[in-house]
Amino acid sequence: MSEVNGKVIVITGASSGIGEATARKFAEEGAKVVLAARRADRLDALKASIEKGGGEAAVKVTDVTSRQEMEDLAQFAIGTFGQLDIMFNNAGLMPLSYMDKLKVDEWDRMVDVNIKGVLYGIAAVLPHMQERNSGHIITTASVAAHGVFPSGTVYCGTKYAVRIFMEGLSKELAQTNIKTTSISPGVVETELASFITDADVKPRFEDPNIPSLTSEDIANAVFYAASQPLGVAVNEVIVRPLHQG
Ligand code: NJP
Repeated sequence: MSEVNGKVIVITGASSGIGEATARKFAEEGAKVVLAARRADRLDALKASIEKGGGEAAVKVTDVTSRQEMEDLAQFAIGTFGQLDIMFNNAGLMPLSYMDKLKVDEWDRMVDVNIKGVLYGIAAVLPHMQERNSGHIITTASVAAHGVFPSGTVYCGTKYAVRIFMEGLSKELAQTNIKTTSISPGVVETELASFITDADVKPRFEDPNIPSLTSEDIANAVFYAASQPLGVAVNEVIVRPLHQG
């Protein structure tokens, strides 16, 4: 039987891409999944599909930029399934642009979603996990958290921040049974690049020959981290397409 069988996982950004694939994977492995994002129709359809396959899922429409909504999400998971074992802080935005385009609204959104959303996710679950001395906080960082590239200056900054939060948290929690994992994907075929508005950047992501992973590849990495025995903490995972530089 899978290590995650019967565990309760909250997934932000579950309405598409990596979050959706992770929800399907964990439901198949017997976990109870709480699906969070803003697009209710996508979440409802995913819940129906998971239930049709014999899995258990619940939906909570959530904007990760609201601390209150993130608190409500954690309480909803605990109220619905009795506990919260895994928090997957996965929601994120990547509107890449060169800094001199001054797309300051997009910088703001990235700081709000990629950084503050993750911090609110940690704050929402930490007391519950500490009380039980059990739990796992997993966050989607990026290869952009390991090296900066032109047009990715702000995005990379947000992902560096996230990776450092997770590293610091893992050190602070080292004497507990609460695990932390930072997942750093390379290019994954999802909706993420469709929100790029800088015309000097967008064409780079429209090349169908870019080596890329599927969301399922990352879901497998999340599952690997979550399915280790109690004494094993997988703190950091980098997954790239074979031919990505
Ligand atoms: O992209 P996409 P991914 N509140 O666009 C949600 C990282 N990553 O799966 O609210 C709540 O399909 C949005 O839901 P909705 C990336 O940085 C990716 O690739 O309904 N949720 C949707 O479900 C991100 O952290 C690649 O619009 C909010 C989800 O976020 C993570 O992977 C490479 C929200 C985005 O799904 C998942 O992205 C890499 C909000 N305010 C890292 N705003 C890659 N794809 O190549 C957005 O290194 N969402």
